[in-house]
Amino acid sequence: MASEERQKEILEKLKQAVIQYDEDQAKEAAQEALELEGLKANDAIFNGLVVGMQEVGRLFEAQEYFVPELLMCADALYAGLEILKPHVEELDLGVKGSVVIGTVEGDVHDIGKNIVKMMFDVAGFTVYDLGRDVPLDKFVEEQLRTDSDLLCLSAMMTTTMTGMQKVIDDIRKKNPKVKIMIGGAPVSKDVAQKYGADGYAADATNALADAIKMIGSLKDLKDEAEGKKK
Ligand code: B12
Repeated sequence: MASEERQKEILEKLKQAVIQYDEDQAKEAAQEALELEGLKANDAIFNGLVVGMQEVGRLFEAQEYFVPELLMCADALYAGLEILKPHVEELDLGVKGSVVIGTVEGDVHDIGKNIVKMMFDVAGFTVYDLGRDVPLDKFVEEQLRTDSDLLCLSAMMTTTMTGMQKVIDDIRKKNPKVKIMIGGAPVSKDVAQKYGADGYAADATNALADAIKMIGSLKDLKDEAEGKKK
């Protein structure tokens, strides 16, 4: 079978494994993806597993799936992710920073946050992952403790998204120089602007690209302050 066709077949298998909450199939397809030359681990994640979870979201909205199915779909996604993650290519983008990341209080959705975290990991960032359902004060404490370049907040519900505003207000008072990035399904550029965040990205790849830009400008500012630049 031509390699392109085989790629499509494996991506479809990964997607279906998530939709049909089949952990064994997810593991098998992830293994097959690694064995197929030309199919990169990140493609398998973004164009296979994540696409499957997007379809699951649609099935939930259509009331064909309920919370128990979502939980099993998440398990299948994680089963595939565990196999693929160590093979995601390391990226050297010239800038390495540090980031505190977590999903805000009241919100247990962590798949998206973990995928964003993975991108920071492969780019060689130092990542302080606070997990999910993180008390709002904890974000502020950890940022101040680690003095990270970036603070990344994830929220997947309109009800929990508002917690981000509080974190941003609190941290700005204590450390105005930290760059704050927010994301998650209900978040948009407008929300980010309204909350006073420095950035928003719709997905993990853009999150990394924007983070690099922000940290680049942050480092320029630091250099200037230290007199390294004219
Ligand atoms: C899987 C899922 C669950 C699983 C989560 C398992 C887990 N370990 O994460 C479980 C079953 C636990 C769950 C529970 C609930 N869920 Co739910 N869930 C979903 C679902 C179907 C998929 C989310 C997902 O993983 N997507 C795949 C990932 C890869 O995408 P992502 O999360 O969007 O992340 C990407 C971007 O958003 C971005 N990103 C994410 N975070 C960040 C952070 C930064 C800084 C940046 C830059 C970018 C970024 O990059 C990511 C990767 O590319 C969504 C549907 C949807 N449309 O999102 C509903 C959804 C989020 N859930 C919803 C609801 C209502 C619930 C429940 C209240 C249901 C209930 N009746 O109990 C509970 C809430 C529990 C709680 N207190 O948190 C609603 C929220 C509605 C709203 N607007 O408020 C949604 C939108 C479904 C819907 N259409 O109604 N859920």
